[in-house]
Amino acid sequence: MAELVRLPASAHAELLELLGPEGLVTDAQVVASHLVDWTGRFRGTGPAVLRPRDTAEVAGVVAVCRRHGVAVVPQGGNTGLVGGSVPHEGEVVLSLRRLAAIEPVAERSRQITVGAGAVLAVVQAATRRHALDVPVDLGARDSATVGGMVATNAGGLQVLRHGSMRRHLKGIEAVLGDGSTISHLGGLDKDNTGYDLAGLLCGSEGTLGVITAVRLGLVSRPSHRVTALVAFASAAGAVDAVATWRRSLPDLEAAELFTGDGVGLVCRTGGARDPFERRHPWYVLVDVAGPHDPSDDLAAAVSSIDDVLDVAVATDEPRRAALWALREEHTPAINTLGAPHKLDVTLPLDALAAFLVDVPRTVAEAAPAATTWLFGHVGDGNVHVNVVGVAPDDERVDEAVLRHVADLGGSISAEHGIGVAKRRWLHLNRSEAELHAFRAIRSALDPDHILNPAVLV
Ligand code: FAD
Ligand code: 2HG
Ligand code: ZN
Repeated sequence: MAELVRLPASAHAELLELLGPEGLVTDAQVVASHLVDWTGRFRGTGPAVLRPRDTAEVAGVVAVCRRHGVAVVPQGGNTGLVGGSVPHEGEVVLSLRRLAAIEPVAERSRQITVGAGAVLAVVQAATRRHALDVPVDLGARDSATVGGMVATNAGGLQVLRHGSMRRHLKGIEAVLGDGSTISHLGGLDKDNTGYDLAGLLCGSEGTLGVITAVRLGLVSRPSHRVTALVAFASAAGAVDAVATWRRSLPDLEAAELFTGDGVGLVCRTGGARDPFERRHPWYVLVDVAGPHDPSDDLAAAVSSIDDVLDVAVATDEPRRAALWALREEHTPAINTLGAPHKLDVTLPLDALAAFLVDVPRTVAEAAPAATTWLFGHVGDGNVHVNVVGVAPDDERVDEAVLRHVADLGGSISAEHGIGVAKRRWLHLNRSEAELHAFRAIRSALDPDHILNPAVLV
């Protein structure tokens, strides 16, 4: 267990008065569970977990921490994959989980206001009762919070249809690093009244403010949905097929890529089952969803592609879930092999297939004993390169892969953010002028640099 650092006595006394014993947790075992990230790669030290109940208490926490020079790491579901949700330098953890209120769905505007600590699956259940849905869905839905998803501008499984969180953010409430509270939750679709602070906080990874509530736009929940698992001999065949389907299938909602090795792993380590008699090199899982049964359109789209080796189709929920398990179980299955290095990158679509073939070689040159697992959101060029068998602080693979990605015109972070994991390489994608602007914004909103100091810039 990590050794705990101590809070200054005066800060401890003020926080206890503000939050009460339930809101100031110093029990070593409980605190320790908040100090390690989901992958097990990032472990920090910290004196306490603060658990405010509302925005006023969050503002109180920021005020006390500023006064005493105590740095703060906002934490939602702690499912982030770049080490940004855990302390690295003895900061306190500020858990938003108790800010979990969910207001009634506003049917006319198709929006909802939720507390930052509301868990995605709970919000999904609330909206689905109205045939509406949160437009961003991800495998961590049972733990990830809406506040964390906004703070990371999460992408997920339906980006090619709906985009990432920022597109659906209609308003925000937050306590900024300077201690002030901003609240702009009216949800007007048209509102050109100056700087877009919600958009700025989205993707800021807890460095500018602590998000306390969010107004989200919702989308209609399609009444018909079909899932197909399609097998290919080559990465190029898979990538080209998805490009074709994006044109021919207007109701295409997801297109997820993974490999035969990945299917082998998830079947070995979990309950997933391979629907095919033989294993294939590459797979694409597609979801097509709309107001009418899309089965015929999907069948025509699949049979229009010569490179298809095999296909399994599911229309009912249990069989759809079984196909999706082959994709969603990748992250937990890889964790069973050891703490992975996660390189979440986007490639220009023209460079994607060659990258998928080359990247295991790039990894092997940097770390011959490592193994590489490839999967991701192929429709938007986002590959998750997972590398196992490398020590947590050995960054040679990260260096080789991220430089390769930048040389190809890609992004070193597609959807997970920069956190601490990629801070060293941010300059590969951002100019000195951009980084200067980042620092200026950060200093303006968090003048004492108490919010997530180890993250981003
Ligand atoms: P945390 O992990 O707690 O925090 C993430 C970052 O946001 C940290 O920097 C933290 O300081 C900050 N933060 C958290 N809450 C707040 C707040 N209220 N105010 C200010 N800052 C805050 N991500 C994707 O984009 N797409 C995916 O498909 C996807 N799939 C995943 C599948 C699995 C199995 C797992 C484990 C993770 C996956 N992720 C995915 C990553 C992760 O779920 C997302 O980054 C998610 O948005 C994090 O939410 P969280 O509540 O867990 O945030
Ligand atoms: C996903 O797409 C997530 O499943 C997690 O973004 C990716 O585990 C990963 O690397
Ligand atoms: Zn992803």
